[in-house]
Amino acid sequence: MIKLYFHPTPNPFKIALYLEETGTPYEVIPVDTRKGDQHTPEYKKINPNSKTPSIQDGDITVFDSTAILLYLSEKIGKFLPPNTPRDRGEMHQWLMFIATGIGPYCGQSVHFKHFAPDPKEYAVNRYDFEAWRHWNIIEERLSQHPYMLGDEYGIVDIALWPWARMVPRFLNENAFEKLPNVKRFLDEVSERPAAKRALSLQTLHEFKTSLDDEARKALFPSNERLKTTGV
Ligand SMILES: N[C@@H](CCC(=O)N[C@@H](CS)C(=O)NCC(=O)O)C(=O)O
Repeated sequence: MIKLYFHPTPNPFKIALYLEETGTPYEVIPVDTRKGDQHTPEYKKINPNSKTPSIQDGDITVFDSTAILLYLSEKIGKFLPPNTPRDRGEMHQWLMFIATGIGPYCGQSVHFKHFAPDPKEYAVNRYDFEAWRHWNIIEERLSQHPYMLGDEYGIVDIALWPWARMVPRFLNENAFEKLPNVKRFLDEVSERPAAKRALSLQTLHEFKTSLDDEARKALFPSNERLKTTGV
């Protein structure tokens, strides 16, 4: 059975949703990133990047959510667009846009708004601007099509859904007023039984929620260098 190394955050939820949508049996292995589980030598053998998610499928190990989505969808053969260069090119471009744009810019935006020391206006402005710019591109796309690749729900929507859930946190609590099609998409996908099952994984394990010293050390290892040598 597939083992899913999981934390209830956007990238792992992509994989939970795919597995739930396809009815693939899997076992959830909690990785409590606020306790530093991602940095243990055992976990680094599975994911040298010390992040979640990762999967083990027999003797095959795959890390990075986009790589895992592609691995699973090629293996299982569901939620992929037709196998034409045009359709697959479109799929890859949006998957990469989410992986390299939506995820990192939203992550950095939240980091600089809520966790970085002052002065931080420059960084907050840069990342908030970029996070909005990326979501406006998704909004435009979803104003033209019900789903990211057109009329059918598929792998790109699965990759987008967990990020769309967090838009009020990434941008601001009124952001959906400016992103009505992202909201429409989110509401629709969240109603899918598979999405509800995926979300219920967050209650399977009591993940640490406090951001104490242990959590900061685990999540922001770059701060440790500042304490010693500076930059
Ligand atoms: N490119 C990676 C990014 C993974 C990632 O950043 N995962 C976050 C959760 S969404 C994580 O594990 N954070 C813990 C940490 O940074 O230590 C992927 O798509 O899997």
